[in-house]
Amino acid sequence: MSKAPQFGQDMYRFLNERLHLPWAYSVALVRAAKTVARPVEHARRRSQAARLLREPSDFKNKISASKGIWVFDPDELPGAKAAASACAKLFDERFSQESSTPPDGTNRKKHLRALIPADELAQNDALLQFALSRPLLEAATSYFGSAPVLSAISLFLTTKNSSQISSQLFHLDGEDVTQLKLFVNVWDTGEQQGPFTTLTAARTSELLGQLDRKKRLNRGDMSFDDDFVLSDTSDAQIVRFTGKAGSGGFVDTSRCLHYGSRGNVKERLVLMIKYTPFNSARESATSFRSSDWVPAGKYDDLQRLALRV
Ligand SMILES: O=C(O)CCC(=O)C(=O)O
Repeated sequence: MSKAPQFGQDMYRFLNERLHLPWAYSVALVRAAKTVARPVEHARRRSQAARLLREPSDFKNKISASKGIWVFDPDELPGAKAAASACAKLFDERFSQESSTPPDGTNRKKHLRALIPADELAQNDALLQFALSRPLLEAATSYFGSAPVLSAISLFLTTKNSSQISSQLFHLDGEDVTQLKLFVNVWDTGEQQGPFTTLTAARTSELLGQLDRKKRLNRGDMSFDDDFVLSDTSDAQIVRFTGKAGSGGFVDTSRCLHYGSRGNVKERLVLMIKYTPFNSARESATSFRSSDWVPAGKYDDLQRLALRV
């Protein structure tokens, strides 16, 4: 399997770590370089979005620009319940035996374990079809104003814990200024399972406005203290992705301050599917290593753009 290109990561590191340009400028320059390098792809993706906006669709504009979040019940997002069942089955088949306890994860986090590599997970037809389903691609395309790339599929087990580190702290995902993550609860999820927890993009922006200019420009690498985030934030402004299996949310994790897997008394199993603009600055750490796994098949334009085939 070939290694995915890391042009964005390399250029970002050069600008940020070698030239010491702030995060915000480094990300903007990498995005611009990627756009200039692929003008035809840029135009194709924008024209798909423009066409979608002209057509009737129940899912375009589901994720409002001001909130950056769409929270859904199991019956609201077609395919969500079936995807949750497929993940529960996969988990049971692989890990229900005593001898096959879940591994530490393909990522580094102990509290949030990516159980199966992204490209292996995508070979599960039910999950791939869900990730490429019209409701999800339409919601993401209208949000970005450009047809997105499907950049990761992960099945996360979040374990019982009492830690408060890394993604358990309020943070923004710093790969870019925008990206969408879909979280589908595989098991019924309540407060005790350390649910995904987020503020809206509008509230996040108000909070970031209180930072000094240097911190604002460098926010891509920052976590934020609860004291700073919560002192003037009411509980009504906090959104938690709780609910029955198949419930969840679609959220811009680069614009919405969020955390998860905090204070789990019980385990949580969650499907995460990530969509990014084609010119997203830094390639995702959990992305597909190649597209060799993409099965031959009939895809429509949006799906081909999502798969980059
Ligand atoms: O659900 C969680 O534990 C947090 C996940 C998270 O922070 C992320 O995917 O960016």
